[in-house]
Amino acid sequence: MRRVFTKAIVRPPSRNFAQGLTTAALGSPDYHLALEQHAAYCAALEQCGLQLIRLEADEQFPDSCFVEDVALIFGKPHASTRHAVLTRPGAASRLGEVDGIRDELERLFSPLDEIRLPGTVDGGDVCEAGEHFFVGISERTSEEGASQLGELLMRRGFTTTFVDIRSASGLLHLKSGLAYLTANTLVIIEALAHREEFHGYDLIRVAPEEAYAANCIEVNGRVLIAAGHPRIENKLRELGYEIIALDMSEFEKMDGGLSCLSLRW
Ligand code: CIR
Repeated sequence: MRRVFTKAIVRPPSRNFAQGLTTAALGSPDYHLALEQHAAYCAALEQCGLQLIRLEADEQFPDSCFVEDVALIFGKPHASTRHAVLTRPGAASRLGEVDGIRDELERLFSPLDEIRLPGTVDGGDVCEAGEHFFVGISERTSEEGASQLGELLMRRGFTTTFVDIRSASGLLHLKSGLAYLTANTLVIIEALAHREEFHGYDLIRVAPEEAYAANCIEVNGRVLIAAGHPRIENKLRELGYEIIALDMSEFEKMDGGLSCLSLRW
C-alpha cells in the first residue's frame, strides 16, 4: 500500500551554508542559488500535495537545512498515527541542530522518542520501506545508535535490517545510494545492489556516473529526482513514474540531496 504524505518540515539554507561539512570536491556553494533551488524544491513538494511547515534558517548551524538528519517521522502506511524520534547526529558540529527542531516536533508528535548517548544516528541512514526499515551503519550512525533505533521501531511494530556501509567508499549515508519507491521497489547504486539485505526487492539500478541521483524521493505518486541524470530519469519514466527533476547543484556540493531537505509524513 502506498503511503500518503500530507505534510513536510523544511528549513532554508543559512547564510553560512558554505561552511558546512562536505567531502565533495565540487567547489563552494552559491548561497543565493541554493536559496533558489531550495524554493523550487519546496514548490515541488507543494505540487505533490504537501503542506509545508517552514522553519527559519538557523545561522548557528551551516548544515541545518538538511533537516532529515535530526529526526525520523514514521507510521504504518495504512494508519494515520505518526511517531517521531529525535536522532543524535554523528557529526559533532550538527548535534546542536536537534534542539532547533525539538519544540516543533514536540508540538506535533509528543511524546517524542530520542536516541541517547553514546548512540549516534543520522536520519540520512534510515530508509523506510513500508513496514520495514533499512538502517545504515556508517561514519555517522553507530551500531549503538542503530540498535537503539531498531528497538524503538520494533516497539511500534516495524522490522529493521542493518546495512553496514562503512566499507562502501564515497557513501555518506545509506540513502545517498538507496531510495524506496512504493511496491517493494528500491532505487539503488551498483555498489549496494548485490547486497543480500536487498534480495527480494525489485531493484532499479543507478549507473556509477549517475550515482548522485539514487537519492530520489517518492511523494504521492511522483518521483523527485536530481536533474542532469538522463539514464535513471528515463528508466523511471519507462516504468511509469511521473518525474519532477530539480537542480540540486548547490546541495550536492555540500553532500546533500533531495531526501535530506525535508521531513515528510
Ligand atoms: C553533512 O555532511 O552532514 C551535510 N553537509 C550533508 C548532510 C546530508 N544529509 C543527508 O544525506 N541525509
